[in-house]
Amino acid sequence: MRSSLRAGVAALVAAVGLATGTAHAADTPLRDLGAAKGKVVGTAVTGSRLTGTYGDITGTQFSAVTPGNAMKWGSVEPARGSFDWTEADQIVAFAQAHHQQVRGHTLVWHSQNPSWLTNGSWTSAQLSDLLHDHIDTEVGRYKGEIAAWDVVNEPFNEDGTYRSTLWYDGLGSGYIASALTWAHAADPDAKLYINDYNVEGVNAKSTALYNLVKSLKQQGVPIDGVGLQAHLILGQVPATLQQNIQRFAGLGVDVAITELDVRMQLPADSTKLARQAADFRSVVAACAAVTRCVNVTVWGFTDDDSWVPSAFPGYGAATPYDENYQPKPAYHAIAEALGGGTTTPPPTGACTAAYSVSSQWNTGFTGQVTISCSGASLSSWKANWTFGAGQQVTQAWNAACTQSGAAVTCTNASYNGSVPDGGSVTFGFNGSWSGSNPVPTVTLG
Ligand code: 9MR
Repeated sequence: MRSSLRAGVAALVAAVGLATGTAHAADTPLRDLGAAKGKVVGTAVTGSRLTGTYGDITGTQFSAVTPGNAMKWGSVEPARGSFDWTEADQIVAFAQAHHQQVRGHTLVWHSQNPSWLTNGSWTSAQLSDLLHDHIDTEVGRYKGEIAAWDVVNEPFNEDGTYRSTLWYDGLGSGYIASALTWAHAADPDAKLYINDYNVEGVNAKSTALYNLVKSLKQQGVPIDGVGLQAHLILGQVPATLQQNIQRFAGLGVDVAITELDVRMQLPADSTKLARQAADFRSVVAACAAVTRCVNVTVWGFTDDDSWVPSAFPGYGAATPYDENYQPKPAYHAIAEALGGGTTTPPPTGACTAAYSVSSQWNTGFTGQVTISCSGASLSSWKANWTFGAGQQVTQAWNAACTQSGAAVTCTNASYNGSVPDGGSVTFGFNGSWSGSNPVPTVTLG
């Protein structure tokens, strides 16, 4: 029953998934560059957003997805014994339709647990049973469908002592070995990880993680890898990152960069974006240099879907794509660190047009085109494209659009012909489609 339901969701996702195409459609996708180097390139995702341009970029650029929140205990079992797998199933179906891995995140954490669990008062035996059942249920549900699980998340304090949590306080440090053992029993093929932040460089916290992994290996506990989250601050990539990755590899485990982002104080400017690109490049290059570093995952690929602005007011712009899904210098830096030689940053001294689909339903869609100028300006404009699959513009706003056959021309309205240097203008339209809705390339004339 569940698998036919799952297949239905996959078909739906495939049917509405847009064909490839971004502002730089000619660039080799990050997932292909990664594959050539033996690296998985992932992104955290929000299930409800996996359509239109967001779904398009997720599917074309990345070879793995991590549910940002959908698999956390508070999401899947909000009331005791009452499960909601909707978003988690949707993300798994999307991944399968796009030949992507799923990174399961996360089974044992001190945060985002349901209130019935955190507010309960449990004996150690009850707590152990609850955790065992949770792991059995969730890992078992997705048996064979999850490449790697972040089994235990953020177990350490900054000084390398164990964090006081529901789990540590109730069960002692043995909860970590128990959780790994139970997860392995529920899905022997999934790679099992411990994941933490501020463990990217060699420091007290990463050394505690190192010693734990070493001891788990010695005891024969199933541990396959460590996740270095890499929530970084502009200009602060630890100098010892590669050395640290290498020392974990030396223990015989894999390493994944699981939640990479580089936050900056807003507003972003070209100097900060260049610095950010250098930071992304050095993180990806450090992983690329170590065979056992198997995965680099960004924690959201667009600034429009990032945890940073709400967690750190005044900070943001932490991901490789801007809020309009335009690749930033960081995107090109990731590509270069993965061996992409053909990527070209957006030309300087030019005005460019970017087409995106903001929503789509069974027969129609809403699209938009943003014309941006940098080092140049316009006093009037025409945006031209050719639809590839019989789409038809039915209505436009902030521009006058005409369509002849597949060819569309949109001319500025009386009030938005002028695009200053450093500025942009956006117009929108509704269209009809059937079969597929590939994204065309827009030229300015
Ligand atoms: O991205 C997640 C965000 O939407 C949640 O509000 C937040 C709650 O703590 O968790 C975010 O993801 C976290 C991840 O699960 C574990 N490492 C830190 C991430 C950022 O907080």
